[in-house]
Amino acid sequence: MDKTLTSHAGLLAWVEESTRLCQPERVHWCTGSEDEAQWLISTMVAAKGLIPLNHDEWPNCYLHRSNPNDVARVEDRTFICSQSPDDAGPTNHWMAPDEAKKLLYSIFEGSMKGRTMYVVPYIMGPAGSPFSKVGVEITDSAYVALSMRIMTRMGKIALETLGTEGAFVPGLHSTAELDPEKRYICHFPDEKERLILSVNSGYGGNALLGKKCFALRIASALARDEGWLAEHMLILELEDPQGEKLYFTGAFPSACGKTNLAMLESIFPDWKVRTIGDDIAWLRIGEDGRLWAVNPEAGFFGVAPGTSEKTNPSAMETIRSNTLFTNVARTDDGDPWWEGIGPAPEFLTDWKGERRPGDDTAGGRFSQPNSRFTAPAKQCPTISPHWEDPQGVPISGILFGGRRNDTMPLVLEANSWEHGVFLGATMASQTTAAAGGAQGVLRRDPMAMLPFCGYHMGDYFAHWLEMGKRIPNPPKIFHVNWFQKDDEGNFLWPGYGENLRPLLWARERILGVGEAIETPIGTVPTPDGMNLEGLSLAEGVMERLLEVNHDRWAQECDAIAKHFETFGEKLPPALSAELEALRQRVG
Ligand code: GTP
Ligand code: SPV
Ligand code: MN
Repeated sequence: MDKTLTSHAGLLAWVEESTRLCQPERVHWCTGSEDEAQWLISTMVAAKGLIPLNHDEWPNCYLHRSNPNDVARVEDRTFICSQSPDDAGPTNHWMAPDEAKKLLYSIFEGSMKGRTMYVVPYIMGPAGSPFSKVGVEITDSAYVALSMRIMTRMGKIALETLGTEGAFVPGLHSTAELDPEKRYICHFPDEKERLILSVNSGYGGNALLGKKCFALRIASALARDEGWLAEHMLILELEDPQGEKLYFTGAFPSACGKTNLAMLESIFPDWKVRTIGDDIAWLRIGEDGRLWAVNPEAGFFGVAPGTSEKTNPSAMETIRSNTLFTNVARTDDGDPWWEGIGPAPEFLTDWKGERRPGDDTAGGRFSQPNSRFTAPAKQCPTISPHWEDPQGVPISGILFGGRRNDTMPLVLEANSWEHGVFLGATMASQTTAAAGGAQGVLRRDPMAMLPFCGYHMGDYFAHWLEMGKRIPNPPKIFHVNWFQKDDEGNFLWPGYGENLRPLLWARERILGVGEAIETPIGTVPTPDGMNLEGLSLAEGVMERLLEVNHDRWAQECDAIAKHFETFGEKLPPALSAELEALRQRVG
């Protein structure tokens, strides 16, 4: 697009300033057109940045291999650059804004020499929704520009939305040298225009700035100021046999099942689950007093390993065309492949480009554990007709959940909004490959927002509590755990489609029916409270899945007390009161 197609003075000035700084060979304004996408693809294929897949089976699908040093979000190199360190709080890394700008601008200087600078205007949220927000990402990565076209409403439509005076969140991104020692993801929530700067990574949440940087870290700070919520949540629609619909959101940490739950294939033919969003929800109080959720994204950046016709047929259909695969393996026929998709063929080319026998398990995995697909949401067979409703959908239930071997039952209903906030604030989950660092380590990940809250987590808890007071008809809150294990390390619960059963119980509780028992930690289903028709679990497994173990919970209270110390004076008294009450009940 010719830059004369926008006369937004602020945008033109910032692009010019960034051009002077980064010194690209040329500047390309993205329109978002199909022709442009094909041009980007052919440029990347020629430069070996994309590998075409089997066109007959996987039309318009491509494989991208990232630098092996750049395969996940980098939490230890992600910074909230608020004026005061106290605003970033104890769970974020902080850098003084001036210092961060000086450091990052020195890396940006000349970083795009010989490269194309892409100006990527995008909307987070459906075009025309009063809640949508515009961002502009400047990047030297064609892969990022292509991905942003899938993940957001990108190009001309965003410039039209922006007009000549509109506000936008600027994000400057360069892959620079991909030097992990100089990799920084910085957010400036106190700036008037809420700047994002990202250097030396081209992967996922580090580089697609509309996603975690804008729609969660920056948006959570906006939401605090403006009285709404920006959350790491899936949104799903549950339709009963009479056609009545109910909407849930679910906050599970990275790689803990949001995409899979959002696309759940119903095990009961007369019940339907449809997808609204799989990763992020923007929630506001509607005029009717309910909480309404919008998915700000337009695509899915989903975990590939574990995705199959069996576990998630809906995702398999979504990714059949127009999809970018990153760091998956490839068969000799040019099909994408990953662990969990099905049997390995005779030969596979692994995510680093090495061709090995498919049974060479000693040589390590073929797909990177955080390998992903980037696919348009509209291709999802279970996408709800309401997924782009400008006002969003009304939420009746919020699910919190994590990956825990034990302690947390399959499903638990909170006693109140405050207790629900307590369950969210004390959530714990084993770390996954979605972020760099050790995996399988149990950590507290409040509301699945530990890496994504753009301000002090204590203030964030207070904001949740405050929201509860302001929502006349708040959703009911639940906690779920699909990931309990037996003594041999096998999952006790079959998960995936079977997760409909606890979801149906939650629905019954919302409707004021559903058999439940009060326990010291909340309410769980009675032994036959959940519909277990057609499910055959070994003797005693269901009891174990719903068990509330007093000794474990006495320990859990101590662990929660320690977790709460992190927040010092900013811990809302209502949460300490919940802990005290829990201790009393656990005895
Ligand atoms: P992010 O995109 O990182 O935020 O992840 P997510 O929360 O969307 O997780 P996703 O649905 O992609 O699942 C991550 C991994 O967990 C995949 O390998 C899934 O196959 C697996 N998984 C999802 N749901 C279940 C379940 O119910 N049971 C079991 N055992 N595994 C599951
Ligand atoms: C997550 O880690 O929660 C993701 C993937 O959804 S990324 O976009 O890389 O953050
Ligand atoms: Mn996520």
